[in-house]
Amino acid sequence: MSQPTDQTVSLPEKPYLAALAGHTLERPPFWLMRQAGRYLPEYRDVRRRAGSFIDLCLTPTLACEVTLQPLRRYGMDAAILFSDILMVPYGLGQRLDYVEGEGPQLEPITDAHQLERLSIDHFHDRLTPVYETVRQVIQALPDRTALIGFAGSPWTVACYMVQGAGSKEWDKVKGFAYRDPAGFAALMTLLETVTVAYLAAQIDAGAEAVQLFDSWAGILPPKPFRRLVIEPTRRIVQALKQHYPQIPVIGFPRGAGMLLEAYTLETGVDAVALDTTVPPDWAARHLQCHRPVQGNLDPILLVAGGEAMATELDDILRTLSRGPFVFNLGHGVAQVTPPEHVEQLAALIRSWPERR
Ligand code: 1CP
Repeated sequence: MSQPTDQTVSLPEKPYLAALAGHTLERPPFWLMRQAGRYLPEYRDVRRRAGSFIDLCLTPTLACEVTLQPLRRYGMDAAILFSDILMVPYGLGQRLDYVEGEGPQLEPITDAHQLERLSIDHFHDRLTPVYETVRQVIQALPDRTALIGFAGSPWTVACYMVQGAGSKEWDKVKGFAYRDPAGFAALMTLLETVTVAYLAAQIDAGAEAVQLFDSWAGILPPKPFRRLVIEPTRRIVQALKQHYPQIPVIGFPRGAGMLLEAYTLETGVDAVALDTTVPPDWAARHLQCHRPVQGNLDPILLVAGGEAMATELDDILRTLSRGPFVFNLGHGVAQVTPPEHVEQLAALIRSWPERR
């Protein structure tokens, strides 16, 4: 880990970026995965006005507004672009719909022949509003707040593209990957290419860091984990670093378990986001000595609030704030989260330097 010790190295002014650059801060910066969303009444208002969820993602003024909503209430150190990982299949021309109460639904790509239905030709045209949202958000942000762009990792995006919706078994996508490795590799290669282009366009528009969400990394056995999670991530990071060496890339391989250390070291990500299952003291010893870490309060403790949340929060802060660290949840904010519990959390993080 290159903990900067040289006095001439100046601290980035945005605490979130300073932590990702390897600095240990007295008060760890924080943001929350899914910090914008339906737990906020003002989000539900804008969502209603937008019509569909896709319209919300593709209307820059509204997407910018909902990006900023949680920051106005809680003053997080970073904003995350309001969009969705499934905007990539949308950009490739796959039919996508968000069904109220049921989540996303796509017209599934069930085998290699169906890759013909996808096209890279109109990708940036279709996603121009996303880049415009990034431009509007970066203009509107307070000086000390950073802007995170994001994409799903190829594996996780492929999960939805092949399965057609969320799933418990993910049988169709795993079946495709096992049955026809070459055909599945063609889909993964396409996704790698567009993911690099998509993140590059977000960076060009003003994103100051990018996070790769690999929410379904944990459903793969070790060998396909290396082939479908570690290798594509390594190539994406390498491609981005060629053009944007100064932009940090954060990886979130949810459920990686015993392969988390290999993921962290072998992909080249600048920082790793921990899911709720990772013991903070283990992460301090095995990961934080190599890279800054982010995480990992159970989102349901944020639903519970009170003492239970405060105790666990302090435990995480005590263990991980001695090194480069960004506080976050171990997964996204739950829809049933009471907004006042997020207020309690933000106050506790802010007062950490006096309580430590
Ligand atoms: O009706 C609504 O308002 C839709 C709810 C919603 C929201 C608020 C969806 C549908 N996506 C989002 C926004 C979103 N999604 C963000 C915005 C920024 C923020 O964090 O505030 C981000 C980063 C995502 C990323 C995302 N989408 C992931 C990766 C993180 C994770 O949660 O694991 C995944 C897997 C998705 C797919 C998706 N989009 C929406 C839903 C309900 C789902 C999950 C589907 C499922 O598997 O059941």
